[in-house]
This record gives sequence, C-alpha cells and structure tokens, in this order.
Amino acid sequence: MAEEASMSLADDELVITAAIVGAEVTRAQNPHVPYSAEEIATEAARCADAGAAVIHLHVREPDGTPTQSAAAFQAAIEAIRARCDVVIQVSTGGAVGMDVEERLGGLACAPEMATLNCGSTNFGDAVFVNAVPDVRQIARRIAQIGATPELEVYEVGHLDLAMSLLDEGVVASHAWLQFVLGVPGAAGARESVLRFMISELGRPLHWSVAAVGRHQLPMAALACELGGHPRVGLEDNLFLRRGVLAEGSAPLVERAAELARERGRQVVSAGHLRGVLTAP
Ligand code: KMH
Ligand code: ZN
Repeated sequence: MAEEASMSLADDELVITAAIVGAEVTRAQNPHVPYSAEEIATEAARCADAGAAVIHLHVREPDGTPTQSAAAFQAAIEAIRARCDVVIQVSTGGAVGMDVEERLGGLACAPEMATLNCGSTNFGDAVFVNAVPDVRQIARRIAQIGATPELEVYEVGHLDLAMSLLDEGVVASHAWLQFVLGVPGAAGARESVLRFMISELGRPLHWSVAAVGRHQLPMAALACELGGHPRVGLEDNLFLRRGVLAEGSAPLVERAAELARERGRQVVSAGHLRGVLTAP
C-alpha cells in the first residue's frame, strides 16, 4: 500500500504552474510564444513576478520547431535561473510523434520536476503514444535523477496506472498529479469529470488542472475552489478572454493568481514549494 504523502502544503496554499512554451503552439497563432532561451527566460521571469512557482518547460529550435535536446534545455534552464527563482519542470512528453529516448533530453539538466504522461491518448487528430512499458521506464529515469514526477492524467485509465505506479513504489508517494482536461478527443474539461477524477484519487496527493483552450481559466478557478492548483499558459490556451490573445503567459498567471485570492487561497513562491518538494 502507498504511504501517506510525507510532505504537504497547507490547505490554503496554492501553486501556479506556467506552461509558457509548449510544443504545438506557434507564433502564427500567437506572436508571444517564446522560442529562444532568452525569450523563454524573459517570459519565465514575468510569470514568476505574476505568481508562478513552477515553469513547465518545453524548448524550441530557433525557427520554433519543437526539440527535446539536452543542449536546448540546458540553455533555457541557465537563462531562466539567471533571471528568476522558479521550480523548473521539464517535459518528457515533447511533441506528438517523438520517440521516447528523444523525449528525455531534459532529464540530463538536473530539473527539480519532470512530467510523466500516464498513458496514450487522442490528441486532436493525432495520437500521443505512451505505452505502459515506456511510462514505467520514464518513471524510473525520473526517480534516478531525484526529480519530483508530475503524473499527467488525460483519461480515467491513466489514473489507474498512476495509482498502480504509486502502489508499486515505481513513483514516490510525494509525486504530484495533474488532470489534463479538454484535449480534443480526450476527457472533457467539465466539472463533473474533474470531480469524478478527484473522487477516484483515494490518497492525499497534490493535484493540479491543466485545461485546454477556453476552459483554462474556468477550470483554474474550479481547481482553486476544490483544493487543487492551476496550470495556465500559452501551451494550453492562447487567449486571455474571448477574441483577445494573451500577451504571453504572464497575464494568464496574473488572472490565475486573482482567481486564487478571490477563493481564499494563498499563492506560494518557488522557494516555499521547494521546501515542500525537498522535505524528508
Ligand atoms: N506536447 C504534448 C504532446 C508533457 O509536456 O509532458 C505532450 C505534453 C505533455 O506537452
Ligand atoms: Zn507540455
């Protein structure tokens, strides 16, 4: 059986994650998507100032092509660390179609957190493939470098796999869990879906919600109300409100921080979160 989570935030404390780059969104869709290490660091610093404790990180080639190369991650991470204090969570999902080994470049750069996608899912017209043996292998690689995994759950079956990995100890009990809702073709970004998934957790994990498109801010508000944590940013949503492009991810972080405060939650800093992540 899984142990109780050994470290925790107070109930009112809230972590905002900013997903500032992504792999699929482009400057043709929103000119504020950062590509270079310096652009990424500038946006990370704006998001930290607005209240983000975690930066969920993808990286790009100079022309915007998604890459998972360790060199590109290293350049971005060094630039971010020179500008602001944030917990860096590297993507091990990369872009649809990348092979598993290619996706793990960020793990060479000593990140504090890394994503663990807990199964295959429709991803618009594509399929984001995460075969179970690969999920287990990535989990072990994240554990080897001592990073905190964030279990990405797009579907109910992913939650069952996540629970099995926790029960088996393949994933440590202090893992975070994120419900990714509203990806076209996968579970919808609806209150009923989120409430059901939470009811199935059965253990005291910290959880967040990353909802796609117009659902991002309403589901962020719901996460704040239900004791979870919001992820916002251009990776998942390009608009601040209907018809108005967000001028980067920072305005979305600002809005998430307002939603949190309006619901009695306290937005915590990276330093505070780090203390929780590294507690014995
Ligand atoms: N780009 C998506 C296919 C992650 O970062 O771990 C996968 C993704 C998940 O973004
Ligand atoms: Zn991602």
